[in-house]
Amino acid sequence: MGSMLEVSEVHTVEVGYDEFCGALAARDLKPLWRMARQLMPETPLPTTRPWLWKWDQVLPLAKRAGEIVTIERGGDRRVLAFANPGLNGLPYTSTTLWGAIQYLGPGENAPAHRHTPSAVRFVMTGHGVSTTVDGDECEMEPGDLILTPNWNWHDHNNRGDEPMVWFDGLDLPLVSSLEAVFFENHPRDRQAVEGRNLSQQRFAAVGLREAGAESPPAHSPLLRYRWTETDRALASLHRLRGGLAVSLEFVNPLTGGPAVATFGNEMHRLFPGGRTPTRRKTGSSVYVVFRGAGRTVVDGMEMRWGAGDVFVTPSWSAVDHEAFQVSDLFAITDAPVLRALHLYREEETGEPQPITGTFDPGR
Ligand code: 1HN
Repeated sequence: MGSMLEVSEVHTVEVGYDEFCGALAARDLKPLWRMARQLMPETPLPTTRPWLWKWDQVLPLAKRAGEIVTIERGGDRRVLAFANPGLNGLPYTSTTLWGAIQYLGPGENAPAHRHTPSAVRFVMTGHGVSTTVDGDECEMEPGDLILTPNWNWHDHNNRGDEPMVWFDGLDLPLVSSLEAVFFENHPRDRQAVEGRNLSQQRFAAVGLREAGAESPPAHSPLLRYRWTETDRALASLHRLRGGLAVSLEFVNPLTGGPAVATFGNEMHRLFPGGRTPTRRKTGSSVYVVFRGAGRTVVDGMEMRWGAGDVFVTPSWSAVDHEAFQVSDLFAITDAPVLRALHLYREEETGEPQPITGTFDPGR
């Protein structure tokens, strides 16, 4: 501290200060004393902004993309990224999370490839689609969560007669900032299928595992988390706990740890009856409204949501939720990374936060 003070005293008295700063820049050096506060704020200063994307505005554009943009090698995926306006034009939803809507029409195939960022698919609408993950053909139904872990081959195939829309969640911004992105195309558009819903058959019952199996792999060996099971677990937990909200975390059934190492996957069921306690936590979250209607207040800004809407809450923002009818929200969060690095913090702020404005989706 003493030396920093000395230096800042110098810069107020010394005549050659501007010239000195020029000399530093010319040698690619930067003085900490001019930026200490931004680098080390007392509490996080996220560039991620609270934001909301409305289903009725996004879906028509996804449909139009379906008419205008074909998918094949080169195009590969028909994906619209939820791009946070705070992130300087980057196609990321928060500094660590990628959220997007993907549209796959009848008869279409999104060709097989693999990459080091991990992905999940949360199915919003449609039937008749499957994602093959390293030979395991995972059927997709609304509310299902499908994992395509780090470096697993995956292709998406619509054999039905209607389009499917799902939410893509990836750790791409994080893996990209760690400069660890690798990508490879599969030699074939569709990989060979070993069987259908294999991981589900292997983990057909809670707490039971095939004897003699290998020690736990890095990612969850369960690749499809069926909505019927999630729904049942939410209902059971609410019968037990009551209250305004129950929350589930998708876990690796072998370890109890997060289903994906680099981001958390959660399902929240909110009940009408008032606002939940206001909380802050480190790390960002992206929410996908599966069903229902309600509002979430983020740092005083009210975001009114309905089925299909997507919104993001930045790190350390004050957040509370209120359901107008029973609502189910899927969410991804970077909390597991923060926990693993001993950076996770959470607090309840006490009083309900005042509402200072309402997010205008008409902009
Ligand atoms: C990707 O491979 C998929 O496989 C979806 O469906 C979204 C976003 C960025 C990079 C790769 C997919 C993606 C992606």
